[in-house]
Amino acid sequence: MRTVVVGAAQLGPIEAEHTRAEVVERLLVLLRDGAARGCDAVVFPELALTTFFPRWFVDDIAEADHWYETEMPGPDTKPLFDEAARLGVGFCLGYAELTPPDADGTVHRFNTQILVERDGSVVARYRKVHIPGHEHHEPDRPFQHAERYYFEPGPDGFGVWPAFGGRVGMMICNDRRWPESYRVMGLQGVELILCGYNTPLHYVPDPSQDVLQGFHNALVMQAGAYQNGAWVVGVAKGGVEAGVDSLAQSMIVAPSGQIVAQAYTAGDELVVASCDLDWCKRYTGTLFDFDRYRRPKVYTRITSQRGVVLSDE
Ligand code: ING
Repeated sequence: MRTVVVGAAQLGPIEAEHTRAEVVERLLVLLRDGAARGCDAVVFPELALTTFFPRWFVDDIAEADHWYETEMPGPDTKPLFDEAARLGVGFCLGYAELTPPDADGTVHRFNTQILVERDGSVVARYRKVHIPGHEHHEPDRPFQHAERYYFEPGPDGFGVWPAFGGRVGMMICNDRRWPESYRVMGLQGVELILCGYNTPLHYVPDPSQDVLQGFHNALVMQAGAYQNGAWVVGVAKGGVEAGVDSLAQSMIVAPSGQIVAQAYTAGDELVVASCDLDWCKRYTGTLFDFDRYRRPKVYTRITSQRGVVLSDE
């Protein structure tokens, strides 16, 4: 039986004045707890090193540069890499990435997750594909969600890599709401999907969704797990950060779609589950035997269209 013991390392609020060193200390506590509880991998949230800074808009984006990492590991994060390798625990870490200037001097800003194996080697880096929120300052909002101002969409799509004895994929926050995210990884044989998120409870465009945030969070990850026969690990940065309350409820979902473990606090909390990767085949080898049952020829709209086309008009 190929089992991976996974720790969902939920974080409570990180405020703007918290230094990276203070945050890394919190990550190290969760990592050590994970090692003590037999974890092969510990998964941290999206943008785990800083407060969720897209909630503010700065006219000169260079003023936000300090929220980004220009190297990974860097001086502040190297202690995490070193301790993980010493403990023999892999991890997944979300952070804001500022790339070095291109040949023409252009820098790029991504919402990124890095996957590190138990020996400390970097397996992969994933850059968030679906960027939610808005591009410009919207002063009437109680708080901004200007991810489309601060991050470019990742150009590489979704990958799946050999790690922890299985096939591991990554997605970030809003990605989990789009079925395409899971299916592109499912078609690469993914067995374990790691996803960090920062989800404010108040959804400004439609406040009727506020009370449904927890339901929608579970709905999409349970559906994605089941429909692709994969384990899904969703890890929150939750609680009240700069006055904005964000969903916690980190969880580990089995290929059956069942939630096998869930956070009960909105703070720093490690949620651990033993994930039997061979359980995936019970779904991908039967109901969701893609090669046997899928009909790509009738799905062409999924990749040829971005928006709705009313074919009867
Ligand atoms: N956050 C959100 C998410 O998709 C959002 C965007 C905010 C959706 C509030 C719904 C309500 O969970 C990120 N970071 O993608």
